[in-house]
Amino acid sequence: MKRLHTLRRRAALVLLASCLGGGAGGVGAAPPIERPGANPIIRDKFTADPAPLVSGDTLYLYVGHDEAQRDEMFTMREWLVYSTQDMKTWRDHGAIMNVRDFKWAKGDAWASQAIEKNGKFYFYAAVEHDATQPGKAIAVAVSDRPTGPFVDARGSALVTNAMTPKGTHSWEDIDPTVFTDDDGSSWLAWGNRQCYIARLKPNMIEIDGPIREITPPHFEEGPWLHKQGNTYYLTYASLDRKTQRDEHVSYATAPAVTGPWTYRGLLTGSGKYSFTIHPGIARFKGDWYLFLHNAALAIGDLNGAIGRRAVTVERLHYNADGTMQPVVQSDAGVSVAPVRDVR
Ligand code: FUB
Repeated sequence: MKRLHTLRRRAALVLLASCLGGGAGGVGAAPPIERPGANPIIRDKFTADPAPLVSGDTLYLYVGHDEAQRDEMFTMREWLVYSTQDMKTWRDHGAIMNVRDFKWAKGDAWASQAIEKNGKFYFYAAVEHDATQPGKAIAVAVSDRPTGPFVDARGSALVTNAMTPKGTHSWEDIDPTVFTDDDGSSWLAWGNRQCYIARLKPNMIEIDGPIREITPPHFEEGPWLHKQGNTYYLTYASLDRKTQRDEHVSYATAPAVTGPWTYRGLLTGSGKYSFTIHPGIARFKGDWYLFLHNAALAIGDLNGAIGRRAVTVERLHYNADGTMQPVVQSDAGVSVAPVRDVR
């Protein structure tokens, strides 16, 4: 009898955990943080390359799972998704995909972004292609829900290294950002050292027309497209190789997604202890946010490192002329009230 009671109790706990998790593979509430909203926002796993998506009253945050041990560089096998409704408490939905789900890829669950269109969710991600198309490539997956399950939408890469022949290295086709313009057309930008842009077909899983190069000054990787008012923004991880050791974040603006792009300088400095940084921008419940990563988190005896990063968030403000105000990265993050707002 006692055993039956214990089994029933366990079953109830499992049910409760799965309800809390919400979507497929849900694993419940992320552990509470002493000062909700403080950075880093995820503390029980190393996470990188944040990509926010607002759907309804929820902000979903897609990240790469950093699993590097000792002095490994990047060990990234899967993408995770979290959600919030208040920017302070986060729900952990677990992994939405493993890089093995793209049968033609051989590894590296690098930077990603998801977008909602026509009632579906499309997830674009950088991976390492197998030997049939050597180099990095961009994959696209689709789901009916933001928390997955996502499935490979093509069974082949959307972008391969061979499609950008001007590039000088095998990892230039990484870090997709996807953006839908007011006329309904969707655009994909990506790159490392070179930045490219192309329109997507309405089916969201094919490139439509030419791939154009739009590399802004000091472009390194991690482009992010967004629009505020009449201005289009291309924000990216930048590196001035003459003066900087670690990546910073810079941006350019344009009157149309097709350009011309005008360089606007730095948005923020480097992430604490991190060579890489990766911007992700979203407007949620009337406020703008800039997601980044640093390497300041330690878990157990593992310190932050190039392959053990931690996602952060700061508020983002615009000047009256449409430029973005420089962002100071902080430990407090959004746990404290905004200092100023001149929108
Ligand atoms: O996380 C792996 C790679 O490091 C990303 O694709 C880049 O943006 C950099 O953050």
